[in-house]
Amino acid sequence: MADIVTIAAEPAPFDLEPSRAALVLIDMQRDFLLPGGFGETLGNDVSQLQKVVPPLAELLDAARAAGMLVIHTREGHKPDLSDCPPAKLNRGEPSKRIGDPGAFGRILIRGEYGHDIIDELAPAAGEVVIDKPGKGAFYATDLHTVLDEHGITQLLVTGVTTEVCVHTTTREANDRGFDCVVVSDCVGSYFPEFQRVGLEMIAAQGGIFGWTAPSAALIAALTDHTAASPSTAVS
Ligand code: C5J
Repeated sequence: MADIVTIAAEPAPFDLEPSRAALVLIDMQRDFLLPGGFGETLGNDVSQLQKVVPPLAELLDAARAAGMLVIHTREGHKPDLSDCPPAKLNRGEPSKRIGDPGAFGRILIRGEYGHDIIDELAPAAGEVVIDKPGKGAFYATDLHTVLDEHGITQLLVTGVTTEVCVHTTTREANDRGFDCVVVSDCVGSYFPEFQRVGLEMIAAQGGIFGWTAPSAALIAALTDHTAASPSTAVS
């Protein structure tokens, strides 16, 4: 069987090559998703992000079974904040800034409980974890090198938040020549309007930044592919 599966997507069908594709989970961190965490203390409705978890967990299972490269990212900074520019540090409410104490440790600081990925999507042994100081996963990280080393040309982009880190990373990836499928029910925004428009912006104008597709289409295709090519599956 050819290593290509065609996915129903917007604005056009997408030819997925699982051996050249990576599943990217952006910033599925406790600070953004958990009740009582940083995101909620800013007044955000975290249930908007939590609904992403079940379909993303299913897609993660399918990607792992298909032997795809899985990459997790975490937004955060060194404890001394030396990698956090003042323009980022001084933004937002003065009492709830990066590095301040939060319910789950210092906000968005590496090594703190809140900075880490939620239990449901915890990285498996050997999966890549990219710690990023910016909104985009390519900025000041070795993500591009990792993708090149694995021969990756396509990204299935998931995670939070749709209009911030998902969009920034997708735009960065698009400019670097990667074909991106943003998985519509596996990305989340605190703001329903931003979620809708954020997805529309990606597929507009013939796919200006990439494609969008629901997880069901990808899971079905990956499951069929794994059944037809069991040798590619992770044991
Ligand atoms: C934000 C993110 N929203 N991961 N981070 O600050 O989208």
